[in-house]
Amino acid sequence: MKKIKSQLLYAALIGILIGAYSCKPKNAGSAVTSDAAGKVYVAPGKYDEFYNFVSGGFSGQMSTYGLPSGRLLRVIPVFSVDPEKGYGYSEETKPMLNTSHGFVPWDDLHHPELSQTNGEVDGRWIFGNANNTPRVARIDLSTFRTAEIIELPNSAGNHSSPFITENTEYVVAGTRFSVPPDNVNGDVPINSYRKNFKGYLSFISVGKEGQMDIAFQIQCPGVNFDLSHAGKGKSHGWFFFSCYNTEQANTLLEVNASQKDKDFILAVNWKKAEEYLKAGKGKKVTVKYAHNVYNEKTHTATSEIRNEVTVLDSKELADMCYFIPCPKSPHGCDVDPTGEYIVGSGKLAALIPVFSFDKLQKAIANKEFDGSFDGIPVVKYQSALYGEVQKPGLGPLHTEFDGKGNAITSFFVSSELVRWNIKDLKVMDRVPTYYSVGHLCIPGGDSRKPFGKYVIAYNKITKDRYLPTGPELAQSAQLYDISGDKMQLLLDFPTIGEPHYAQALPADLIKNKSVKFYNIDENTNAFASKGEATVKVIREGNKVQVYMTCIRSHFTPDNIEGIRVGDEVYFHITNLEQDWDIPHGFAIKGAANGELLIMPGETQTLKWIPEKPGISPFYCTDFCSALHQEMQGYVRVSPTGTNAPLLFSTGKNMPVTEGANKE
Ligand code: K7E
Ligand code: CUA
Repeated sequence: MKKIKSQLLYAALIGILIGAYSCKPKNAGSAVTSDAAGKVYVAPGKYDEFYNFVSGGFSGQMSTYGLPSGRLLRVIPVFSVDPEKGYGYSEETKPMLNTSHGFVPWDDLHHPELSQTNGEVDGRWIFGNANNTPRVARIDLSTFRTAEIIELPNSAGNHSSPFITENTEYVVAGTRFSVPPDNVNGDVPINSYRKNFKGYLSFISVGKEGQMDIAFQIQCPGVNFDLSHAGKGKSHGWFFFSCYNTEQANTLLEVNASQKDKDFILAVNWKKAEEYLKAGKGKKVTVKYAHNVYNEKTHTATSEIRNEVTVLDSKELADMCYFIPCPKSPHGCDVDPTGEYIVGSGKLAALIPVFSFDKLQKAIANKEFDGSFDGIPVVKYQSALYGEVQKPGLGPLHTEFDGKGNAITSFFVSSELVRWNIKDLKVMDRVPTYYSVGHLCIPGGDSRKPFGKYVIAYNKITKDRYLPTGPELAQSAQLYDISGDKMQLLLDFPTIGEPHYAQALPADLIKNKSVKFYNIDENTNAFASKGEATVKVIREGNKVQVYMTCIRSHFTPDNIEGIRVGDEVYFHITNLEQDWDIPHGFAIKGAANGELLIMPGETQTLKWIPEKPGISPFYCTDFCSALHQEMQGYVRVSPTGTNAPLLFSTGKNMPVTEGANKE
């Protein structure tokens, strides 16, 4: 009876959560202060103060905005093919999207995370997670291109990822879905969840040049891991993960995973894990995962399948993992700049619990436990609790920090941002969002040194904020000034895909190290032509290798004959320009993939299989000079089985050869 009653209660609560509140808050006007325009105005030709990297959600990409203007600067292709840039279409970039399941052209990117040194954002790289086919990507912030992608075995729904330790020692990824480990027979009944499903946390080491490697995984009980953050300062060496579905339900989670009054935050002592690893306590396990690296000299990605990972068992190895009870289906798990306070945001909780790292350490030392969960000690709630923020709002999701002793939390259900003081836990200020806010971002807001000038809210449901665009409306970011006593809305700007987390940093950390072009002398692509004198067209059976160059405003060669229907033609095109912002594009009629967009000094390859005889024109797709429209050429395709000789030229006519249609 009690159970039924509580189920009804939760059903009602969920009804409230998804229905009544999820639209407009009161006074949903424009609510902008009169000086807002001046505060976001960046005059033409002037630079923004911050870069803002925004996850693209189900677009699989990451976009870059300038702040405070909200101007979109660039969409960086990460996990999804991008015809605009040829990413995933050129032969050189295809291996970036290789996985143990083969080529995967799409994913769902939720969380960007900047690299850090001494707990401060350093502008070297930004990492992103693939939620669906679990992977972590590293983007190089001197090129704004994806440099590396590593797949995660034993995982599914890589959501609590990719959060980093304060010297970027590790990028850490927790699995959302627990699943049977990869090395056992996973053909088990779904309702054997409790017995057969496990949760894995991956610790990916990051080398000096950024190289990622799975250092170890920790096998944990089967629950859902949602979000995470590293300890910092005094709590450096620890990692915190929010968990839900500690009910271990496998169906109708909206009810069945909302039964318990408290779920958990998992505290992991990763320094201890390192000791166990050194002591040989890890088990080598056979798995299969891809590791893909883009080489800036060959301009080519390579993909390697790896077959082993080292696993530490949280059940067997003591003093490594502890659960802290956290009310109710926690989502965000955020650590303040001092490293002392750990904030859990229970989606269904009416308060925000703030845990103390010092109290946690004492509780562990004194064994103040409430039993254990699947072999992991559960610390008493009160023993780890610093205090609770009372009546903060409805549906807390995520918290960032302003560096002045305050936290700002997003509330999905009551559509607002709430600022509260970390010491006295008193609410100071609240401001509406339009509308249901997910993540929020303060530049450097999860680091030891936030730049607390702005907060940006990333909103899910924007009904009536923009011109209608059919059944789906643009999702939205909103910029607020947080420098004064009251948070002030300054600006709305639409986003690409669905924004989840975002990070921002001062533009000065990046802008002066931007790569302007690739040195052609360092181009070691096997198919590069370093000058027009070295171009050639070679037949190898039914493969044709076209070594081509481009420079304003022509291709060399631009006339090619002797191609046959069914040939595999590879256009290897080297951009000879040595000047900033002069890419050339390449597209050929009927190509079944996309275009190339070739950066200065770079070589990229498009594969083309002509399927009928005739003339196929090709052209440059990027307006590169006054004579861009003249930057074009022709390929003559003859029928299969003909003996037309391979000929190529630029600027002069080739000998006339006979085809099906004589001239
Ligand atoms: Cu809150 Cu996927 Cu980080 Cu979206 S998640 S909001
Ligand atoms: Cu090259 Cu347009």
